[in-house]
Amino acid sequence: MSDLRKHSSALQEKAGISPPEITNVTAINTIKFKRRQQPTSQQLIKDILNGNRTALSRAITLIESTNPDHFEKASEIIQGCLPYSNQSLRIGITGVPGVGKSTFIEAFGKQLTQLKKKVAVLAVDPSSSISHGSILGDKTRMEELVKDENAFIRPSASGETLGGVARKTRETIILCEAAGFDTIIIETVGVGQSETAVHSMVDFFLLLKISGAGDELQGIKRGIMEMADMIVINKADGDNIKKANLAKVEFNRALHLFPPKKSNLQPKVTTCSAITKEGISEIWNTISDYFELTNESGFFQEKRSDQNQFWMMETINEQLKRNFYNQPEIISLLEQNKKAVQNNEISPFAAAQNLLQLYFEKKF
Ligand SMILES: Nc1nc2c(ncn2[C@@H]2O[C@H](COP(=O)(O)OP(=O)(O)OP(=O)(O)O)[C@@H](O)[C@H]2O)c(=O)[nH]1
Ligand SMILES: [Mg+2]
Repeated sequence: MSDLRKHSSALQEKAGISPPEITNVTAINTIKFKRRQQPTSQQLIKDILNGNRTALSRAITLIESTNPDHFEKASEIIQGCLPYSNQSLRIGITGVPGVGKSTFIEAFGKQLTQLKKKVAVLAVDPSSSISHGSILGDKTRMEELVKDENAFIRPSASGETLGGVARKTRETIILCEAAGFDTIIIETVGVGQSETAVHSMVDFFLLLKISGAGDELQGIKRGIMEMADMIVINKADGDNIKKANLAKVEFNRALHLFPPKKSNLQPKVTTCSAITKEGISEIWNTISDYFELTNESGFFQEKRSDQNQFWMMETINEQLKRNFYNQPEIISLLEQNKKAVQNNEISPFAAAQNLLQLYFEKKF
């Protein structure tokens, strides 16, 4: 083999060429080190108060984590942010799947950011353990809002009980407020209990509807209608306008049959199109009038303090329950008693008493 052939082989490497930047071992190690380095709670609090979104996202991830170490850190951050919270308007939006919540929030949120507001969009959706957060998929439906530097969109915590998701959302609200977001929108699907949880963490509750064929009120739970501070009939565009207006009349009539609200303000019914944006700015005007009037009457603060009391009680109830059901001795005695109740060997009350007695005696 000639010398020339030997050196032109593709398997030969020429010496003296330094590897490209990306394979630089020192650089990789530096990046790895930085990634491993978790900011302290104090650092995160400081960054959140400066409006840093990365810090805000990180802290929310800590809130959502099930790791006990994270729990402690999350509590510190919440505590640190608490004095700077409470400064926003919280708006809940509910409606059945497909009513146009995401499209509406995109249009409404843009309207608010154009008014120089800073908008955070959160979701309470305990069913999202399957879909990994409805807002996550929705981010495509909130294309404009996602890009808006005055908006922050966060999918809901997934794989949790409603109580768990609700607590995390409440804590997330505190952090968003501390980060300077002045309008918090909380979306929830109007099925099940999640709307009740959202209702008890917002100042204004908006029910989104679409006009149906004929009987508009069919299928709406009375409870949701009673909670609403406003009903908006969406998709009032094209051929739908007439039907939407008819629905408006019918909802108005129905609302008059309900007892007056504690706010003393009769809920308004209006129509809009999240696609053509018709009616969106009027909705904000109504909401902002509501805030002004309830501020003047003192109802705004009264409702918030009632909500705080409610959440304190909820937190106690939830933790007591968790503590009870997590004790190994209780778990095994519970199983025994369940079987005994099933076999009619003991009354359900006596069985419950057995368990509670063990719990109280042991003072877990
Ligand atoms: N014509 C018309 N279509 C709309 C309007 N708003 C939403 N839509 C359409 O309705 C469908 C459902 O809208 P979404 O915004 O995804 O509804 P959603 O309530 O968020 O649905 P879920 O996330 O499944 O609960 C989409 O195809 C939207 O394009 C509207 O104002 N007019
Ligand atoms: Mg949606």
